[in-house]
Amino acid sequence: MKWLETTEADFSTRLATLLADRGAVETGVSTPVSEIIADIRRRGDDALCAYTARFDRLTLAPDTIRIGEDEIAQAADRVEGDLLEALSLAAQRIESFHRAQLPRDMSYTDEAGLTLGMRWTPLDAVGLYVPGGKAAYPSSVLMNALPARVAGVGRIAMCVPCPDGVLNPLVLAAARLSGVTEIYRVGGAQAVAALAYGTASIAPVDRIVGPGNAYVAEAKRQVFGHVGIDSIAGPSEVVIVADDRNDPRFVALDLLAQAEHDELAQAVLITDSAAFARQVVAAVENELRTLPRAAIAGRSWADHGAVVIVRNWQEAAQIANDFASEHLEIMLDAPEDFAAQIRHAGALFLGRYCPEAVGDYVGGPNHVLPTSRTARFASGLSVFDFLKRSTSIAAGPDALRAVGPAGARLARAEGLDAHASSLTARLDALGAAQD
Ligand code: HSO
Ligand code: ZN
Repeated sequence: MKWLETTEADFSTRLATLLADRGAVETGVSTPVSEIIADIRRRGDDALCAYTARFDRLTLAPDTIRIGEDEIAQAADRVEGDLLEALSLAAQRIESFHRAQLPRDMSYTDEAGLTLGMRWTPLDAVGLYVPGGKAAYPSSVLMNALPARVAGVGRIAMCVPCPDGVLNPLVLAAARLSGVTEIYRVGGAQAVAALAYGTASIAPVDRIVGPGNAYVAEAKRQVFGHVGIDSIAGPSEVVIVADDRNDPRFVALDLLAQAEHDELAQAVLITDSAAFARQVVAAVENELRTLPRAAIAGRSWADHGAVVIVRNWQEAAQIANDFASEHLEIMLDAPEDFAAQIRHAGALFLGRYCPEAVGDYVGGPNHVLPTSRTARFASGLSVFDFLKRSTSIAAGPDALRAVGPAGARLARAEGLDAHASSLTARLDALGAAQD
């Protein structure tokens, strides 16, 4: 863990080094991924089954790639009642927040007499990638699928790898709750390629969302343009701004909640009290003694964790903006006042009783958020990721008379005579009709 104080002479250099820590990692998997994509495009299901046998040790035939309704229902039935209830509560809350996000179409007639509009239409089909192994979170299935359903997407096709045939029933239950229309037991770059280009058993989609390992991220990068993708997620981050009136253990647990995600995760405390920070650090060490994921969390805290001691909250806000972190917890008396100074953060958590874990599961807003300082220009997942806009212009004779001549002048200046004539021919005809 790094300890920085804004009073130190080399503070800005040390902060810059810490911020540079979040850069993208070069993985060197681009060649194998492009070969897999080409093979899926060439051989379809045969290639998909072959890669699944090789990477997941699972033998599939084209007709067993898709998980049947019975199997999904049985898996969902195996989930304990209170867990299913918790999942439904989360689903309801996420759904209603995203419903409130739905934008309205717009239309107005301006003084020139043109009626101008913008209409939102959902995507026809979306692919949802769900990782296997360490990061197979049922909560992320809800967070990715529900906005698509609320947006009105027709097909939501989910791919989930099942190494050795093993699949988390809670992932299936979450998929069922959130309106996923089809589920395929394949993963990796081969699944992304199948979603993008289609095979006999998986119809192609228009946009692929969801986190994955380096191969999945690279495959999404390579199919981008042919289909849309969401942003490529980096390791998770939290910045916690806290005064010394907080329970140090609460702050420590919030830092560890981030750290336990990944050895590369980053948890940062910004506070105006060095004494309080020392108590938090001691509490982190104490919790690490018993935390089941201490190996991961301890690595993350040691390598990427940080404490920043500031002189005042204005300084804290500036540094929080520099971090442009995925999550920002504000554990102060008037968190709204502090939040008003924040311009870059994926999601804000206000108050001493609002840890990020509320938002990870049951708050309502999406937990798929911009990482690696991309909150400077990007936003979390929302219904907007599953909608697109079409604009419209309606013009009659008077409207064309009002704006057409200027259009024709511009067209001639660009040397595009057919453009100019498509306007002037009509204007001439209108003129003639008027005479
Ligand atoms: N904090 C993660 C989401 C998550 N946490 C899923 C628990 N499960 C990224 O926002
Ligand atoms: Zn989390």
